[in-house]
Amino acid sequence: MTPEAWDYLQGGAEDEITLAENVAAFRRRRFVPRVLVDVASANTAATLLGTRVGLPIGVAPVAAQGLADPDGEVATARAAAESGALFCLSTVSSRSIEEVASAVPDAPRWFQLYVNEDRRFTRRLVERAEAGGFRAIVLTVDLPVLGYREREKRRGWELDVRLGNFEGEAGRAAREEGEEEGAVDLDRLLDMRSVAMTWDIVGALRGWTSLPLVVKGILSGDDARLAVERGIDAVWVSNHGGRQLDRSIASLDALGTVAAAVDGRAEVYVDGGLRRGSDALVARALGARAAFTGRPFVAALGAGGEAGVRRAFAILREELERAMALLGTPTLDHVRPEHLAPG
Ligand code: FNR
Ligand code: LAC
Repeated sequence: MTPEAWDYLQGGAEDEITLAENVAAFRRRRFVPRVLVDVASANTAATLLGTRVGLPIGVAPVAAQGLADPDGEVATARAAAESGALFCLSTVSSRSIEEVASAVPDAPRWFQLYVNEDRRFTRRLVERAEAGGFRAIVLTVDLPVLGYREREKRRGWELDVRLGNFEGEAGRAAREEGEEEGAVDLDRLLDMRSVAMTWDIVGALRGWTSLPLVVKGILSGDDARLAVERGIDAVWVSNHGGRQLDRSIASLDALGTVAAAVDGRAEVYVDGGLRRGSDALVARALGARAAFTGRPFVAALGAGGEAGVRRAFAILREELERAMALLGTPTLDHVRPEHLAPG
């Protein structure tokens, strides 16, 4: 891929403190293995909002995957489907909701929603996702404005790629006058300063769809409590992979507080910094039912297309199975807080 695409796909906000911290937070954790447990067969299956998946590691929504491979999200979704993992499609994807739905008609998939100033367009996105067999709406709440990605700016590049969901009549209002079909400026498109989006959006969403709702981008226990009070089905702990507010707490460091605040009333997931299969066990021990990751999959997509993403999944699965055997946890339900050293 081009250096510009690499900077966008792998970079973070400002000094990339949080980007580094996310990875460091996983690396700091230490296992306390148990021995003489029958681990003859490791079972990596998990159930997420009622959907059975083969792996507790899903593909986080990552925008504009056409920058990494011409097939973009279609290739990533196919590889996830073949690997038994959950795929989450971004609103600002290169390939549309419908293209992904027809590529993987039977695979578990969720749709990530960015609320646009044009509420009718936003509602249509939700309806298209539901019609396309996506099984949950993931509302991203940590992007009132786009973070400042200095790595990209230094190279002097503005992202302007084809965005599949903004094509045709459906996306007209969301595009700027005279803008090319599908191609929109992300910064402008996602600038929500003028939009009064508050917790009331959850009520609106409930009116638009009967799908389960996930709120992505929670780092504080107080916000987790508000989400649960609004009847959210799952809380996704995330700092957007360190791409929004730099110096935000590492998502793994926020997980314990959020899980305690949720207190079993909703499912909890985490993303940011997962790089090894064993990291999924760390996330599980700290209270996350599943973990997601973004950058490793788009790097794999750039390196080897669909086969590259399949390979990334195979590596993660192998690492996870081996770590489960060595930790003495034959299933994910066996993983307890005591499998981690305190602190
Ligand atoms: C993202 N992320 C993201 N999140 C979201 O809700 N909608 C989106 O469109 C995007 N787009 C996006 C693009 C790129 C290039 C990256 C790297 C990330 C955030 C993503 O879902 C996730 O929170 C992070 O990627 C997790 O961090 P790691 O696993 O990449 O370290
Ligand atoms: C990003 C947006 C699009 O992180 O989510 O680049």
